[in-house]
Amino acid sequence: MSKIIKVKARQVFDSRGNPTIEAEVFTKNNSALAICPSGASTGTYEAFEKRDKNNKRYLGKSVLNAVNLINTKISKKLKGQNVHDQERIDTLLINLDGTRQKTRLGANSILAVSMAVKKLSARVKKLPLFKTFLVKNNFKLPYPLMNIINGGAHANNGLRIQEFMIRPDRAKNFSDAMRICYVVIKNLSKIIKNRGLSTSVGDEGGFAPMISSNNQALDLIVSAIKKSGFVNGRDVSICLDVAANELKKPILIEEFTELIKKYPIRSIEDPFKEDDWDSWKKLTKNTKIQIVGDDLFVTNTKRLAKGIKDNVANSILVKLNQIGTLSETLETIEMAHRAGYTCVISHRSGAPEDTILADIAVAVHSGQIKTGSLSRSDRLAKYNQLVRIEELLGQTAEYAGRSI
Ligand code: 2PG
Ligand code: MG
Repeated sequence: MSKIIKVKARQVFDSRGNPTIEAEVFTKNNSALAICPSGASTGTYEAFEKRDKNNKRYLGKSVLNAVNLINTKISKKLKGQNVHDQERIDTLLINLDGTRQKTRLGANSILAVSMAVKKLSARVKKLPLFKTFLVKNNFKLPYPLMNIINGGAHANNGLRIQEFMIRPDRAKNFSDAMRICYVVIKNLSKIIKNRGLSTSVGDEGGFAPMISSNNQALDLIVSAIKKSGFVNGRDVSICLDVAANELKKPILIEEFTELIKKYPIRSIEDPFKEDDWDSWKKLTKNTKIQIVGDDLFVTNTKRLAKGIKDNVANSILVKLNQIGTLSETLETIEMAHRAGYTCVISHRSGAPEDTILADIAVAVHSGQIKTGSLSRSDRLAKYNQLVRIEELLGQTAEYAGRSI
């Protein structure tokens, strides 16, 4: 047993330049750090993100009260706990908060600590992080879903759909998947430039050209896939995150049916708002493609259980800070897998340099990960960690392959 001797937090900054929490957990001879991410298009049912709304010095965005809670209440509670007992520690954190949406301590305080505990446990055991989850007894590299054109709340270009992604479905392994995405992204850059548009990027590293038509964005991607010598819908699939909670005017089922057929689209996340269960159900019934619940499920077993019962989707987006602890996240993934749902492990648009998502994806066989495009170090950090894990696993590295 390795006992936690203290937890220390500080305010650092995320990829959008907003304050966020870094927690550091200590045993006698070791310590580990973790930083909490933050979303822009958030669901109402997500766990609570604690910020100092009245502190005008940071425009109401600082997390100094949450940092203080970690340094006092949380540190005191975890002192003496076994760093390897993640579930017990997460339960202690949940109970210390005691509210449904973690409003007292804030899910950002709790998650930073929960992740740092896991990393410290791996460090003490001298194991790579992904080997300490013990969910499966082998490891699988996920497909990357790269968000190559940014719109919605992640850019200021007028595109209503938030994320236009590619998934390299015929890749032989993770490195090959990276190569395929790389080629498509470089060709997309040339095409955008040749049309006289800007190749500047949005919050998740995808291009954010000043266009406002979804079809125009999709046509650009189709051209890039073709120019790269790949077949759209076979070698590379187009996937979307509509983030419908943010839309003023909803996109109708018929419009989706048309888009799915025309481009073709292979996966749609959040096509409808978080409470529009009926539309979700209809679309899922009428299509064979992957329908992913993000703001709908908020990584929460209660909402997921309702979704599974009512057949409202067939896939879940997994974001740790939507629920607030690692143990609850793993429970949600397990529930999804048992129901035959696919899982997409996801970053947030406000991301830290932290790479824990990559290790989780490999450990739980998520099959898919979305963590932006091939630009911005906050996004690359996760993909590069997957490259390292693939190398470390060598011959034993399995790839999600064509199992999605
Ligand atoms: C999403 C996420 C991540 P945000 O909607 O899926 O891409 O965005 O973190 O802004 O909620
Ligand atoms: Mg989403």
